[in-house]
Amino acid sequence: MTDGTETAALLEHPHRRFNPLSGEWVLVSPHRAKRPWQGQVERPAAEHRPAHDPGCYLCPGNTRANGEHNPDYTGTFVFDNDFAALRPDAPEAEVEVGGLLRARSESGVCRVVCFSPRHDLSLPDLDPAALRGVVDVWADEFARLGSRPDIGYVQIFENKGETMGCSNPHPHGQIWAQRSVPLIPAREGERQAEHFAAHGRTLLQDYLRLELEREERIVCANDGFVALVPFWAVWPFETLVVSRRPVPDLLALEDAERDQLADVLKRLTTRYDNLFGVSFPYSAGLHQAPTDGQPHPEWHLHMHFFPPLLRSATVRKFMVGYEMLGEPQRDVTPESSAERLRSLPETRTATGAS
Ligand code: H2U
Ligand code: ZN
Repeated sequence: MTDGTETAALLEHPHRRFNPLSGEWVLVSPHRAKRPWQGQVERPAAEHRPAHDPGCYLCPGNTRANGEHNPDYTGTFVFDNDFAALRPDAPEAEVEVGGLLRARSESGVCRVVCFSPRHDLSLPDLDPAALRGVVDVWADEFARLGSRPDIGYVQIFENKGETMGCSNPHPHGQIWAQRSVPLIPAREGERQAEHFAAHGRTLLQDYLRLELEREERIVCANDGFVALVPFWAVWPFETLVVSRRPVPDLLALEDAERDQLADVLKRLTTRYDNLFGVSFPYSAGLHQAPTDGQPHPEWHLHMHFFPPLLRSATVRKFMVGYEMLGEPQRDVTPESSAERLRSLPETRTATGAS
């Protein structure tokens, strides 16, 4: 099996697709998209929020859960997470019993990034200058945390929407910076290193070329970045935002490329909000090279979006059963998801749950 009509036939029936970044497989069952649903329905998030909420821990001028006071910030605002999962002062210790009981202390820093003083906005609602400000604050935090000798990896991410366990609707993301490279970027790093050693080009550079030739899974693009539904997507409307230039991190971007990243993020997340007419929940995050002081020419900057919604604002995908015990599985094909996202407007249409 190589290409052409044989591929098209294969992809209409149950098949497995390979994720070269993670080394994992996903089962795709295209015929199963129409199965009936009598399970849980999600409650769409309340759409009408005030510009400032006196009860919000993240709004300007308010008091946080631990009594700290937020300044009257006007752009982005970053602070140390008051309930941090990682601390810089974790005592050094290691356990190793019979090769099977293994543990090691882990130190790090957790930050919270408010994207805007406006309680009622989210990434797609920010104007291009404000979104560029978010990209800049990500880059600044990455530079500052990554330069610390005790920080080997910086994970920037956003959990959006109640269905993703997000605790507060105020537009914000998080940064967890730690000594070790955590599991998922470590695995992606190994795969990218193998590819770079074999070909002298980054894995995502070669992958992006294939996607741009085929145009089956592209959602939107500009001169600096491409948003696409990856061939191996697991979540129904999962996307990958990839820099056209093979750069290891945000700090290697040129000024215009930071604007282009902000532009693609705005256009992609606006399409998401237009898909079901509600503020679209997701977990999203940047993957960048480790900050271990080594050069990482194999690492290619990208951002994953993992949204849980399946076919409406109220029906989500669960990773359960076969997926917990076998491997991830999806019903609608990545190609049809890409086509749907591509067909949506890049300006916000009327809201309301569908
Ligand atoms: P979510 O992105 O999952 O909503 O988490 C928000 C973070 O904000 C969460 O990690 C922190 C929580 O610990 N937080 C504070 O640091 N101070 C507060 O006053 C409220 C929330
Ligand atoms: Zn707020």
